[in-house]
Formats: sequence, C-alpha cells, structure tokens
Amino acid sequence: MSHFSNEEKAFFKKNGYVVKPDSIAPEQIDNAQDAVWEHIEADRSDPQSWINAGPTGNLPCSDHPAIAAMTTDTPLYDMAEELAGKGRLRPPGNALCKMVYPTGHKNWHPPRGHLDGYLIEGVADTFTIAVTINISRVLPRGGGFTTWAGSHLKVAGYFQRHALTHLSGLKAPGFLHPAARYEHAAPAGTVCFWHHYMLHTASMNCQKNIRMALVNRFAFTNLRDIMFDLPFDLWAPWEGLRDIDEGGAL
Ligand SMILES: O=C(O)CCC(=O)C(=O)O
Repeated sequence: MSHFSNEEKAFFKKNGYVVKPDSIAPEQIDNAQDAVWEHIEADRSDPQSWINAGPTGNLPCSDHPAIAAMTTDTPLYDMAEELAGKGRLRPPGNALCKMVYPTGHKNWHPPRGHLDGYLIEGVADTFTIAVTINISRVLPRGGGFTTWAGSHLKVAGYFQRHALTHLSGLKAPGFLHPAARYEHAAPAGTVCFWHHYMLHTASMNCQKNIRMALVNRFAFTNLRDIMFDLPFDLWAPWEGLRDIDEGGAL
C-alpha cells in the first residue's frame, strides 16, 4: 500500500518537507500526552501554570511505552521508507519529546532556522529523514515546528562549495531569503516529514496551550559512506523517489 501520492512525493523533493494529516490513532495520541505530562513541571488542570513551564530540552520519556509505540505501532517508519526506499533505513530508535511552553504574551517573532547534524564545527554527523508528530493541537504562532520551503536545495548547493564541516556561511543573515516559511500549525496526529538538509526550528508559542511534539530521525544504512557525495546528487540514494519529477509539484 502506498502512503504518498506521486504529487506528495514531488512536493517533498521540491520543498524538502511534506505533511500528512491523521497519521496516528487518537488513542495513541492520548497515551503519548499522558506520558509527557508525567514530566512537565506544571499542573495539567491549570493553564496558567503552563506559561514558561519546564523542563526545557527534551523530556526524559523517549523510552516510555506510549512514546516507543509511536515508532513501532504506527506507519511512520514505513512511510519514511516509502520515500527513502524499502530496506534502506537503519532500524529506528525512539522519538524525542519536545515541548514549547506558552510565553504568556502575544509579541510573536518569526523564528530563524538551523540545520541538524552539523552543529559542532568540524564534525559531520547527520541523518536522512525526520518526522515531527504533533501530539497536541497546534495553532498558528503556537510553537509549531517550522521549515523553509526549498532550503534543502540551498543547503545542498552550499555543501557543493563548502565542506560538510564548514557551517559558518549557513548562519549568514539572509541565507534563507526569500524561502517561504511553513509553520506546522495543525491538529494532533498530523506529521511533517522533512529532509535532513531542511532548515527548521520550533516557533515561539504565543498561544495558551503547550506545543507537544515528538521528533524522530531515520538514517540510510550506509549514510556514513555516502554523506559526502549527497550534495552533488541529492536524490540518488532515495530509491522511493527515483521516478518522481518534482517539476510539476504544487
Ligand atoms: O521542537 C521542534 O519543533 C524543533 C525541533 C528541532 O529543532 C530539532 O529536532 O532539531
């Protein structure tokens, strides 16, 4: 069974991300919410206490059965394989649990993106495709995961001219201009699949609810052997996208 239409695959190639609604059963979402609430330092029944709550950073519940089930008992890994190619991805680990707490004010600022896997100058350690799973309903300006359409192609072009270990030019102001910003403001159960060269971040949360999301990253089995070639032929190893022409993507 195919999870993605050819148009969605073409959209992914062109824009570097693709969004799939209704990918997780409501009961699994409820269970995942219960799991993260065990670690949030706030009163679940008192929204005032959610403002600037903690802890910051990933919640330590990736091994909770309800979080592990998001990888083992959902179609997400199969879906990632449909894009990357059957059998092309390493066995997955569990997702990271990422909250964005409300700021308590309405002074929202547009975010700036970053690239994963090359954060330490001089070290290249990357992945292939990631999924961001909303496990709460996310409203606009409510802390949503954010991408910049086509930035994966700009990053590939950059890495054709610079070593993977050389990040400074990517941080230059205006690198993204005029890429369109996509904010993953969407109901719980909506999943964003994104390319590893995608600039991304979470936005500021000026809404009332905690933005609850899980992020999982999947990697080609032979990624370490091919990562230095990827900028020059970005889609060559993506067997699931071989016959997809992004020219006609929406
Ligand atoms: O929490 C988010 O939506 C952003 C996560 C992120 O930046 C990352 O996983 O590298």
